[in-house]
Amino acid sequence: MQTNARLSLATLPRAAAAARRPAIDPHRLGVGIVHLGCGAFHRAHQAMHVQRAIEAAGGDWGIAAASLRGEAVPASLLPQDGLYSVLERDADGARLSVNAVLREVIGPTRLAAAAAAIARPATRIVSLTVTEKGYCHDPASGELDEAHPDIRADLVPGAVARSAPGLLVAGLAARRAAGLGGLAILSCDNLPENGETTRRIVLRMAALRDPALAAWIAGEVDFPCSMVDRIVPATTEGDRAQVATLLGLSDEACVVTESFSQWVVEDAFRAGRPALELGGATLVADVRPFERMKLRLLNAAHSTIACLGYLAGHETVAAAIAAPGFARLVERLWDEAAPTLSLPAGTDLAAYRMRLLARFANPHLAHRTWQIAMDGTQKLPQRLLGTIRDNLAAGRPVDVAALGVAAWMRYARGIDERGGRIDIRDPLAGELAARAAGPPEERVDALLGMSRVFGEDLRGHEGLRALLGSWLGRLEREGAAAVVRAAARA
Ligand code: CS2
Repeated sequence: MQTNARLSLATLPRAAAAARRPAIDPHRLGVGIVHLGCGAFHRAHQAMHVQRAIEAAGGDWGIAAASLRGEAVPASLLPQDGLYSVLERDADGARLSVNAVLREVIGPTRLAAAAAAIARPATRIVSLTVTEKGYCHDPASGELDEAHPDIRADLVPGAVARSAPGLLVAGLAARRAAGLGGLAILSCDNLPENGETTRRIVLRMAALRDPALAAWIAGEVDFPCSMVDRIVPATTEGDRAQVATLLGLSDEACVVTESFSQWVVEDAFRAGRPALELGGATLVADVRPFERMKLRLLNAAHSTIACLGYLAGHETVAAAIAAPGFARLVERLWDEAAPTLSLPAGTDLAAYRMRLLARFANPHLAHRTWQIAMDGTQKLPQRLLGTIRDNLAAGRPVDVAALGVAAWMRYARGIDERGGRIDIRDPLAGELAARAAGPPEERVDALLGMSRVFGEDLRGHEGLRALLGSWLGRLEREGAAAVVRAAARA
């Protein structure tokens, strides 16, 4: 069998005609953005919007992308000169595009170079997709976790920063020392008020180093909020094989996604920005209504489907949503969340919900329930607990959101319905394992006692405790599939 040549600047002209080539000259593209966290989501989302913006309006908005932890992504991108392809797969068919905006790739052993890149005069934006846990914060309060081992390590004088807050502060300190002006730090993670949260964390981290630095950052740096939305499962060997066939070149850094992509960005970039509005993004003054709608509808449903679906034996979201009761249960969850939203002007909620269900059902994406169930302690507060708090305060029902939380409590026990071990990935996995081991009634109290996740208020709520205990008991006795079917009928 003939092996394909590898995608790179030199081989790009040989890419199959059906693949969309970047309409920019990567050789002449200067870097204006430093990005932390070069995972599949960044490559499928922000990097594609930025490429379209540059194609439409030009500008030196190439990206220097740093991978904070994994070696695999930089190792796959470096031999490809930062080039990779994005395969969109859904009911509309399959479309392949090549992205060429990653002009520098920095691996986890060279993170000093990432801080140095933040301190270059040409850098005007530092963006992040480091996932919820990358912010090293307490998810319930949104405050920096000062006891976090990575934060402590980064605060040791002379240390090379490795955490996202540490890198941002190191880069900003170098910028200030060089006499440069401020820039914008743009969070692209699924956190509530992600810009504000990033600002709080960065200012605290800076203050622990040098209060004068914190004051400089407060005056010089913008922290726009943004809502990001695109479903991007982890890439598989099968995906790489399909891309190689379509592209006519092998591509170890390709990503697979849907055609849908949404990016709503607060327009606060004092040092300038790409023409994002020409790159498919929406620039607004207030992102909060968009963000809450997305977290409490899409992501809340995702986390609920992930835990219940995994327990019921479904490997992917598409398989789960096709199983009896799941789609109806998700609709009920959205009915509960709806009164807690203040919708962006002009939103057609029914159409948005219908679209979400279609996206979940996309049979061409294998989005694993296990992948979404990861890091539950970091995700629950903004996805489900906010809805529960608002509805409890207003005297409205919380049945289905509570089932979502109970499903996570069942999942966190680490044993599936056939007695097999669940590979629990969570930054608080040790504490979870200790608290999730007991019988259902004790487990609810033990887990609600994790104030970093649940705050101080929810464990005192008798009605909620009883509801969680009842769902958890049913999940243990009847199994997830039966509980979903019954809850869907209620
Ligand atoms: C998912 C998200 O993994 C997860 O937790 O809920 O990554 C989701 O696919 C994206 O937020 C969609 O925009």
